Amino acid sequence: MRTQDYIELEEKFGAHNYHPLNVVIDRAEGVWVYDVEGKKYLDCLAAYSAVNQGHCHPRIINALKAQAEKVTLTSRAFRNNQLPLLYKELSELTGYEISLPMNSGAEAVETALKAARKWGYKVKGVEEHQAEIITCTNNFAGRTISIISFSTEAQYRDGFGPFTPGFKIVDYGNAKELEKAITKNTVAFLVEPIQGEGGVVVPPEGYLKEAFDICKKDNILFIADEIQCGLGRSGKLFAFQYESIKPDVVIIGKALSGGCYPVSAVLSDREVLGVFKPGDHGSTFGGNPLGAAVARESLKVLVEENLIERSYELGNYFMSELKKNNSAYIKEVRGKGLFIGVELKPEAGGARRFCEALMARGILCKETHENVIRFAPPLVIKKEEIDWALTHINEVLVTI
Ligand code: IF1
Repeated sequence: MRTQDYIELEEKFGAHNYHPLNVVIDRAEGVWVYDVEGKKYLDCLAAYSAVNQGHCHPRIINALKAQAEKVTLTSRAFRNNQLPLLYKELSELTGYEISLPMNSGAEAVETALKAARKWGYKVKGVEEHQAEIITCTNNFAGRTISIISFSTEAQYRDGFGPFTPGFKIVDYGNAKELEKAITKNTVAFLVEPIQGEGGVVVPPEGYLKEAFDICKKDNILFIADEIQCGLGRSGKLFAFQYESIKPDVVIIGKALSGGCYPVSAVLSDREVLGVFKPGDHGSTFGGNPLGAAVARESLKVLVEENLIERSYELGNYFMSELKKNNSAYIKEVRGKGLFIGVELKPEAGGARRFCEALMARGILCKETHENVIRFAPPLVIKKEEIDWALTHINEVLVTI
């Protein structure tokens, strides 16, 4: 079967909730993916930052295989011998006392929201059913009904109401707005330290610290959604570390499994996650031994291969080279580490045609928000590979 055959099958038998580029990937290794015709592409999306460790990392695949041959799922009705080790290693790596494992990012966000509400009622003393959680414009935290209830993107909500109450939205990057929105019922502030889907939006310097201090003053939980910007993507373990704060709650997913399996987690201290009592919350697959073994190895790879430092250094290089491009189409080049957005001016005619031109040259990336091209390759990328990509990116940006 060839590319077109797969596309036809997908269009005929699949729901059409995506508009992918027409490349049908058959296999992948490190930063490279290969389509069904054997054509090779440099992956500059890294599965939305889930494959920070590179595709099919041998150590992670070995951990997956070894665990798959032993036991994959026990349910949380019984214990397994991988989850306790993941808990311990996560705590040692991140400095949070405890964690709660789930599968998708959206589930972990929901978990954090539930924890914040329960903390509000049981610890802070907010009146039953009155808890408010403040979020930001331009956010992305997943697709569940509660999460889209605070989306500011019309398409994500259209046709899906009625929505979950209890959320307020303030301007991303504006701490004064946050301060104004706080009431006695506010339990938490949920924020992406760098907005991914929003277009790789880095907030003004000092914003996270200011917002954090406001939260501390009013006894409000500061929840960082690090699902996309975390685990090395931004050049630090967590993007919030650029502002020396320690959020009360951190949500991770995606690269927690190196893209080999859906694993997410909420990290916090006992005061917050301790509100969950047996039976309050759970998931059939959350904390399963296969996911836990994969996550343990993925975290080790991230640290032992110095991928966080690589992201910082190579990201700076990639971005500074992109900034030298004087294409009249470029409005702004921004980002942190290997998390880079190139925002085009409206007259560029949208980012998608640039992504298509790059695909023809063997580079895969995806537009976000119409006018932003996102470059977020696996963190194992080499400088030579960045240089090769830059040649094409720079040409495409000036010639099409
Ligand atoms: C899609 C976007 C990226 C996230 C943050 C939570 C989640 C995500 C900060 C939920 C998920 C996704 C979902 C995926 C594509 C991807 C995406 F363009 F849609 F927004 F990366 F930019 N918090 N991001 O970025 O995690 O439940 O998906 O595991 O919806 O197509 P999830």
